[in-house]
Amino acid sequence: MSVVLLERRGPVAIVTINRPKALNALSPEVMVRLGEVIAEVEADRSLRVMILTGAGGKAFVAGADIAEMRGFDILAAERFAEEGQRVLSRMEGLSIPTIAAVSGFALGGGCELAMACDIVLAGPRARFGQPEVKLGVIPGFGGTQRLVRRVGQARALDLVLTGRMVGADEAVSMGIASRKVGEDVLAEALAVADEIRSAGGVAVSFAKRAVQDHADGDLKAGLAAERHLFALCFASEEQAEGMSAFLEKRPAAFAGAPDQG
Ligand code: DAK
Repeated sequence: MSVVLLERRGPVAIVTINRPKALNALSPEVMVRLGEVIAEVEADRSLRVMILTGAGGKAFVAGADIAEMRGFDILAAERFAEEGQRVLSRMEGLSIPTIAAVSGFALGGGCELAMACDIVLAGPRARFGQPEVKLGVIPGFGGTQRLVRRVGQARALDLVLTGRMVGADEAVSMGIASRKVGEDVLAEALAVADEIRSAGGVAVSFAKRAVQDHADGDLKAGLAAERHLFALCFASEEQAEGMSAFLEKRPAAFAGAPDQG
């Protein structure tokens, strides 16, 4: 059985990190396979949403694989961090939305992986943290960078310097997670995927691009990009359908919406 599974449920890709005995720890093999799976998702134009989850229910991902990392020299560490950062950035750059379905531990590289997704759903038992300093290292897959952008410097330093874990409620209030959901996190993620699919696919991908590409940039450049992407929507059939449907008091019939399979 592969260490990363890709299941297609119609236009929804479910990607599962599949090493439950090691709490889905990210070995170099997982990172390579995850990179391949993300490339497959990127190439498949029929997909509308990607869900990322971990097998076994106890963990989303309990971090990079400590047993594998222990023997790294400086070059191996650099290569591993490079590969991890590349895979996470590629996932972030997907045109379709990504949802992290977090049940249990999302620690270290697992927390970083979740934060590279557009929406993070936290089940009642979710535990997030960046415990790397307890192992004598620092986060290597963007944890000192994405976390700061997400939660601000004061909160990021609190987590990164202490290595403490936070539960779903605190993760939501900090901004690590988007929302707390019920026990069956995958079912909740599929429901969110359906909600996204019922909207216009072009608009969804433009909205993602406007937010993701300019989250760190200056406001002026971001507003210009937003303006151009907004205008481009008017070249799509979706805009005509979405607005006509509203005015005609009927549901919009967008391609790939759940009721159309
Ligand atoms: N790596 C490898 N194995 C792991 C693991 C991990 N991160 N986390 C858990 N496991 C394994 C355990 O060794 C155990 O294996 P067996 O003994 O059964 O063979 C099995 O999963 C079950 O774990 P536990 O028995 O420990 O389960 P508990 O319920 O008692 O505890 C726990 C759950 C999540 C609290 C505990 O397992 C834990 O603290 N795990 C480690 C969490 C952690 O520290 N994660 C951060 C890893 S460091 C970089 C690149 C990347 C990174 C850093 C630098 N560069 C190259 C610069 C990223 C670093 C990290 O992510």
